[in-house]
Amino acid sequence: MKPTFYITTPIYYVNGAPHIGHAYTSIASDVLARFKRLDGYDVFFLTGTDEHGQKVEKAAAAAGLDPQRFTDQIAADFRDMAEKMGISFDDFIRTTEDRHKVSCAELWRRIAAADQIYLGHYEGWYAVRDEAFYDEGELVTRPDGSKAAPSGAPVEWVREPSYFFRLSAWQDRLLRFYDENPDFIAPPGRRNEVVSFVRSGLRDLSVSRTSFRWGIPVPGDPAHVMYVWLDALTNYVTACGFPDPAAPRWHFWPADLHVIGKDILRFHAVYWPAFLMAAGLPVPKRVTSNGWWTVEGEKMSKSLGNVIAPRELVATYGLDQVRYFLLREKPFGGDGTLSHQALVTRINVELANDLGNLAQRTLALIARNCEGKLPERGAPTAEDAALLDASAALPALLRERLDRQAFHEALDEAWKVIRAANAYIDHQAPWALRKTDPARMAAVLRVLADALRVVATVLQPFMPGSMASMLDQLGVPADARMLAALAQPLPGGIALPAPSGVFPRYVEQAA
Ligand code: ME8
Repeated sequence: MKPTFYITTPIYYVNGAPHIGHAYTSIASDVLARFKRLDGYDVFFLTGTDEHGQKVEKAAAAAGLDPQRFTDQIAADFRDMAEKMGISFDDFIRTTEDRHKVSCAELWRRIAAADQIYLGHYEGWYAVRDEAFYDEGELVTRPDGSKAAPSGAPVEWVREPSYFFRLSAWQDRLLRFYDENPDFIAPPGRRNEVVSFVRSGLRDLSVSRTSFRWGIPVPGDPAHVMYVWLDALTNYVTACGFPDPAAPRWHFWPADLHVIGKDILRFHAVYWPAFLMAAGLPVPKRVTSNGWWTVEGEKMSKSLGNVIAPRELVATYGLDQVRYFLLREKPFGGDGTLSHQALVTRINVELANDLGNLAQRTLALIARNCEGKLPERGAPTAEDAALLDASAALPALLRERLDRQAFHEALDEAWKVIRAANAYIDHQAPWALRKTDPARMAAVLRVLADALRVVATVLQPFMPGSMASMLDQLGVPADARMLAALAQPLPGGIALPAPSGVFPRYVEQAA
């Protein structure tokens, strides 16, 4: 039996079109899902849309559509974005689906049956943009004197009957849980934030609303709809078939990894485990949160008109180029800025020159001087062995980096080998060996082909299309592209297809 790996993206609010921030979180999750599949895991990769709540209801009203029609349209657009970004999801969940309503109602009943929900009255601040309640002490004062959420979102004073979840009762259990599971929250700096938030004291959480209708009714009290975050977080168990213990995907629960942005860590690392513990369900193994993208150094916003549409970016630079850039340019947990110049530099230097040229030179020399057939392996020299050993170490290095969601470090390891291979080809100069020592030329080209095979294999999760093309050109059969297959060398003498460039240079359009 293969080991299982369950990974999720956040489910995105359908209040507007997808932007590059959404695409980023999904691409990062996709790289991990693909890497685990390559490493022999049975992967379940979930993405989807968060469709209830006041924020979506307001966006629908502003568009002059009823919420269901509005969410149908925008959810379809998010699904299209995921497909265009190469997101290899196994399921796309929408919180307006019946399976999810059944799941939420049952989770509520279990929490209520454990006496963890009571009826009361909420009075306090609410930010619709964040769909979050805030204490007075958390608010910031804007230059115009108005109050805002720490995120900058406007807040309104809300007074309404509400059910509460006894979050305060879970403080000690949560602290013990973080203590016993030091890897639950990543990166480590964010773990400290969560722990000090919980240590500072938890208040019971309002988990229902009565002032609007666009949500899942509270079981037994349809005047209330569930708080959108209780509804949204539940998506992760719905997709496993909750509450049916015989559902084909129930064995994937608990999730191995929830990939989210730093803005929604509190919901995933505090509220979600508390809800699950209260319902008697296992809690996820890890929550990892990514940092923020700005554009040319500025925050993305509709008013600045600098919101980057992922599909347009891909049309300009290419899909694998964008995927590579986003994961290489900044550490996953940190912030970074998306700039045209940085993108072009990485595309032209790292992809077109370092990797693309290396493959093109190697494959063109094989096509020209080895009758287009993969050379046999020769007896390795010390230089050959150094490059082969460095490339053979890559799968384990990437596995370790990616288990920490250190994407840029994983790519850096691959590029160390690519740079070593470039130094090797320059030093060995196989083109000069053609006349003097053709057997050695063939052996050198084979070393390069073997190193490139490893590089292309481990980079498949990052750049699936380009690496498939590179593996085709290296003669690697479709069933020999898993990490485990690297132990088996390709037979010499197989005919290779005519080489063709994988990474074109980005050329500035004339103004
Ligand atoms: O929060 N840079 O949905 P959402 C990097 N529905 N990542 C960004 C980003 C940026 N500038 N902007 C957004 C929600 N993101 C809830 C989630 S999950 C049960 C419910 C990413 O549409 C980041 O991962 O506001 C963030 O957490 C997510 O998009 C928020 O998407």
